[in-house]
Amino acid sequence: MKQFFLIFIVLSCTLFGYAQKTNLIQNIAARNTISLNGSWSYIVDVYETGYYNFRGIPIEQSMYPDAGFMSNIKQTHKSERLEYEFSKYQTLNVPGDWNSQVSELKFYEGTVWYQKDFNIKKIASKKYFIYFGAVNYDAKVYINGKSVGTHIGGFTAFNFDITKYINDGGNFVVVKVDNVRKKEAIPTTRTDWWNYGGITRDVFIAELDETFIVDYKLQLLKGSKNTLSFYAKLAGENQSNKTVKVIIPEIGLKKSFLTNSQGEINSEFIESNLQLWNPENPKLYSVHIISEEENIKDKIGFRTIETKGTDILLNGKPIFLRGISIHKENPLREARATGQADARILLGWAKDLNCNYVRLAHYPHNEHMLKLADEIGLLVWSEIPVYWSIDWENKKTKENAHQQLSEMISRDKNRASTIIWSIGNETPVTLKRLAFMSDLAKKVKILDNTRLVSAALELHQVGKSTPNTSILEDPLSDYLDIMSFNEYIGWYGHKLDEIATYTLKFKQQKPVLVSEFGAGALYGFHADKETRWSEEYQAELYKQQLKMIDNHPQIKGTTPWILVDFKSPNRLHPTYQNSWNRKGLISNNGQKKQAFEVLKKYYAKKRIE
Ligand code: GCB
Repeated sequence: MKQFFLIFIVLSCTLFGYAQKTNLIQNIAARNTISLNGSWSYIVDVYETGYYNFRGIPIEQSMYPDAGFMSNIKQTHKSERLEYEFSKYQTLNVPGDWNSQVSELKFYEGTVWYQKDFNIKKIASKKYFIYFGAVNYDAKVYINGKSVGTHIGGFTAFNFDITKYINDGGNFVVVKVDNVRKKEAIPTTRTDWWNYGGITRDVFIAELDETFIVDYKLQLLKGSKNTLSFYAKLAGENQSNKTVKVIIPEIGLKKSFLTNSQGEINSEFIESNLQLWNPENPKLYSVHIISEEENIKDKIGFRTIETKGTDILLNGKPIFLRGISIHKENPLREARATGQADARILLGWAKDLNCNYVRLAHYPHNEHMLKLADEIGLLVWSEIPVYWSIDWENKKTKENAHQQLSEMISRDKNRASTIIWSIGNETPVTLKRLAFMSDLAKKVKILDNTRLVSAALELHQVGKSTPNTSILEDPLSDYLDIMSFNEYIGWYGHKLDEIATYTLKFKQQKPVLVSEFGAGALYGFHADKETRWSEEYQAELYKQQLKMIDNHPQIKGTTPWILVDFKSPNRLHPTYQNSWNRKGLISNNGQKKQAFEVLKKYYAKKRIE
């Protein structure tokens, strides 16, 4: 019996993909990798025929496990019955969503199978990992027909150890991607963005040594301008008592450390020659993290970020965050934004607007965005998609929120640009949600106490006796460093001429950010400023909103909604919207609306204040 039980566990681990969990490999681009970007064969599988048999049992667990699409069987004799064949279908480009690449898939939410062949010159002493920048939403990954792991969450990176599954020579990978919206998912069924499905970010195979540096973090110690804190973790058989060095040639820094019995280094040391990173002068240093086997190159900036009373201090000085909210979408292609070129378009527009800060909404963006923000000098708010109404009491949902939070922080913890981790957007003030989200805020502090934690909250009307007054009194604020709120005064309620004199009250003495305000406008539609959807209405709303912000000194920055028009199935007006949320300062064709200039001028003034 005991023996049977053991066999069962081993079998279920291999069959159902509970492969050993490996930490996220830090700085994948700097490793020895081959890219699996490019064309992948795909099968649209509306009924999940390739995964479940006719009894609804996963084929992997059935009598004929080879019948599943993950097996990628090829016909070897004409008598063989085969009801799919990857090589006979069209291909999809990776990274990329399926909705924008195939017109029939524009609205598709369901399962798509991806397949790609690849070659490896397998070296016995090496380890091999498959790394996905992101897959939306549920990804089951198979190498040569064997399950290597499952990942849930559409915007974070993950990797699996595939050493024992790959051959020297030809191999294939199959990924079952399912983007069906679910109540228990993060985000849940309702969002205000397009549910782009697919392998939306870069894919790599990494070849690493038996013992390798899986993770590292080099940042200034919280509150210090000259003490660096260094963390590193080795993975593999011989992790302890190994030398890991940190070298920054430009300032002659050379430090050597020994790993402890867990293969980790946790150390602090003084370095007085650092030029601090800031948006005006985004100084990055070439850093080498060197083990006995590897030399990983990174570009890292150093800065401090903290709050004092109602101020946000960057490198010890108060700063006003001149921001804009951004979705990870390229409107010109009507697609999920992917590589470096897309990042340059989006962040280039933000720079043009005189921003020093961006809110990357409403989910972690790809690594290209963060590296570019570091390079060109934009501070960043990064967020997990705990959006609107989550299944607050579901244990699995909560675990997944924690997982997505850890994955976001793990990947970007060396980016000087990232200053705020946001744990969600516009969630309702209830006790269940407080329990769920306060735990996330506490988790941020455990994972990374060198940055600030916030969330986009809601305002509440004070009462009938005090018109045009709202208060921010969310108990979640007690757990946050910065209180942020979204408000649409003048768009979802109230008149344009009520905005400038509107009063906002804040319960805590902490810095406040207006994480959203905005109005819809169709580029090229001109009318008087009272006419909805006109550029004039939007421009006027911005003027009034900026006056209101100036009347509230506790507000230390803003990220109006939003840089560019973006696709949303909620926005159905045939004349003005056509599935576009029109609150962009830039149209879906890249043209600037009048409000762009209003905000740009305001930020130019703020810059020299
Ligand atoms: C919000 C949401 C954002 C929406 C926006 C809108 O409050 O945070 O995701 O797109 O309002 O346009 O209504």
